[in-house]
Amino acid sequence: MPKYNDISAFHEKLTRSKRILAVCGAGLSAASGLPTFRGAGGLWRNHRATDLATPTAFVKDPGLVWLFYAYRRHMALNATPNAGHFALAALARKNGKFLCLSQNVDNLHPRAGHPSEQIKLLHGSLFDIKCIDLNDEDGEGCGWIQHDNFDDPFCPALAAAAEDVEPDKTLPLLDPDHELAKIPVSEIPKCPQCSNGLQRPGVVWFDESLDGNMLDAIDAWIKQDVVDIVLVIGTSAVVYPAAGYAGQARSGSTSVVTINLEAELPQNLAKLKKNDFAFAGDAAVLLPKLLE
Ligand code: BJW
Repeated sequence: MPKYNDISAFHEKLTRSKRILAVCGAGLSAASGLPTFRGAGGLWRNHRATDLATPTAFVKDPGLVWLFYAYRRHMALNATPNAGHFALAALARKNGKFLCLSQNVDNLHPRAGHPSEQIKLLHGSLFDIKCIDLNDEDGEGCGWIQHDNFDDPFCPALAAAAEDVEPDKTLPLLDPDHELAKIPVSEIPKCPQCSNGLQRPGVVWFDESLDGNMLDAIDAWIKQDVVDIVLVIGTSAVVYPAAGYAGQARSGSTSVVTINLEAELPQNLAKLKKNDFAFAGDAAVLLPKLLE
């Protein structure tokens, strides 16, 4: 039996494989300088990033949540795709039976040239804007959506988020001890279609449903035939439905291949099944070697 982190054995499996699925998370973009959600970097000022990623947080303080997203948009616009994004995009161009499911909203996959028909952006995009009605119990809006909005700052009131961010993180925006000016709701642009709602980032927050057509298409792709390899890249795999796809796609001969800083910790190795691989390290370094 090959060792779980034997690159040659993985290459042999890859050569024999037809259908490949990847499930990506924030760790893939870490080498591009974008923080992950959990662990180091998962804090934005004194807020947990995941606490801001909810409809409840937006309804409570749209200005605060928008500042967080305006900052993320600014960081993502100024980041560049890394060798991991490029390796995945190259695999997609080489193999039409490769499908990538990404939880990342930073637009770095498309910017690396990943063919759009071979990627599903599970959690939307920082650069989509949609309507939210603060008076609707479920926070639903009128359905208005705008794609590819790269305005930076998004609106004048959010200019602080688009100031250049110094590596020493001394700017007031990032200094948790510096009180932020409260941005009133009146400063957040209104929905141009219904005029009742506010504009919000087109990402999927906790308790919100992912796009139903996209989920159906993913299920159909998985069911179509045996999936030979599932690459699980830079994700803590705790958020559903993304966390369930490796299990859903697994059959007797499938290799689930984890590429993550923590992949070779004993508790993670204990979960490996026959045929699985685990490679600990930076996805931007490992993916080009694994997929070459
Ligand atoms: C590196 C690295 C390097 C670092 N190289 N690696 C079934 C069971 C239980 C609960 C549920 C369930 N189904 C649904 C739920 C509820 C909920 C959920 O999953 N909760 C769990 C937390 C328990 N899911 C939902 O609400 C979803 N909606 C839904 O399913 O609707 C229907 C429904 C609702 C309610 C009940 C039942 C059904 C929506 C989920 C939306 C998640 N949204 C966010 C924010 C998006 C917008 C934004 O970006 O701000 O998505 S939360 C946040 O977590 C973000 C991420 O995409 C997501 C996953 O995080 P990710 O990418 O894994 O990052 P990290 O930081 O967690 O991990 C990074 C990893 O990389 C670490 O492991 C590092 O080691 C590693 N790493 N550097 C390689 N250089």
